[in-house]
Amino acid sequence: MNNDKVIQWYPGHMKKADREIRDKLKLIDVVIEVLDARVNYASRNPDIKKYTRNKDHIIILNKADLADPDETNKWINKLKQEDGVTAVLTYNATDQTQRNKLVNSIKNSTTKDRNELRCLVVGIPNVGKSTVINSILKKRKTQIGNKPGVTKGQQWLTTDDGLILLDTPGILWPKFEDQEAANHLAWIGSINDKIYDKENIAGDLVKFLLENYPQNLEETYGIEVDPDQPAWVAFDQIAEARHLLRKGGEYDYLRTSEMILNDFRNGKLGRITINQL
Ligand SMILES: Nc1nc2c(ncn2[C@@H]2O[C@H](COP(=O)(O)OP(=O)(O)OP(=O)(O)O)[C@@H](O)[C@H]2O)c(=O)[nH]1
Ligand SMILES: [Mg+2]
Repeated sequence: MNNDKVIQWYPGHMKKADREIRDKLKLIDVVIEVLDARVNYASRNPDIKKYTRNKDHIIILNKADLADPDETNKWINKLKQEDGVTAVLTYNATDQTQRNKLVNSIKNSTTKDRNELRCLVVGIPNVGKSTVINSILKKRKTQIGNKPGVTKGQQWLTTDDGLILLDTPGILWPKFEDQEAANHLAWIGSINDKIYDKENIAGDLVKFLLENYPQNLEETYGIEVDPDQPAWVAFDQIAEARHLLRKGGEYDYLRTSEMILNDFRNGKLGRITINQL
């Protein structure tokens, strides 16, 4: 199950999005960088520094409901110490009760003395930028979806409590030097699933889970695993437990892979942090 294919995904709309963001920068007071709290290393676009110069830089660790809370706390402390970072906040954009606290924290942490704050919301695909914005607006004004590349163009959105938000398409960087990070981004659904082999990617995820969260595999699929066993053995156990068979009785590895990836992405496999400190 070694992933021997190199993952690269930088479609034209991302290049265009980057150019359009740079055109708008002079209007922006605050850059809100949205990360997926499960992958706070891999979901950081190194190119973001181009946008944050002379601006407040607020990091939102979104999807915190899907991440391991102890790991999230460690990440908050680490990211807070980073040069130029104004504040680090955690969020679950699907839980509307957290909305007011988030808005107050954004307003309280800014150094700009303005009645209206213009915020650029950026991040890699599928981390929940548009969902965060809808949650702040208390309305479904931006399009969302559980796949990368849903937002194709920019959109200004105004709240009734002084925030003006610019939704932007998720942007990756032209070349992944770090293929392990690219794998992690495939796991969380930030890379178009047509450009990687789902069975390889799901196999690597199972290997990670065996090493780090074996109990989650056991509880989710009702199987017993040994952390030292090869990933393909767990794969067979999962296919067997879920009766994912093809005609002729062989295990259906493609459907098993898709199910495991979806279960991870939707939190059915429990609260898991991939990038651990
Ligand atoms: N569990 C959970 N799911 C979330 C959260 N935020 C967003 N989602 C889900 O994540 C998926 C992606 O959300 P979007 O808001 O479309 O992500 P995006 O960053 O705007 O994606 P692009 O526009 O493609 O770059 C959707 O299925 C959302 O319902 C969260 O905090 N917790
Ligand atoms: Mg979006």
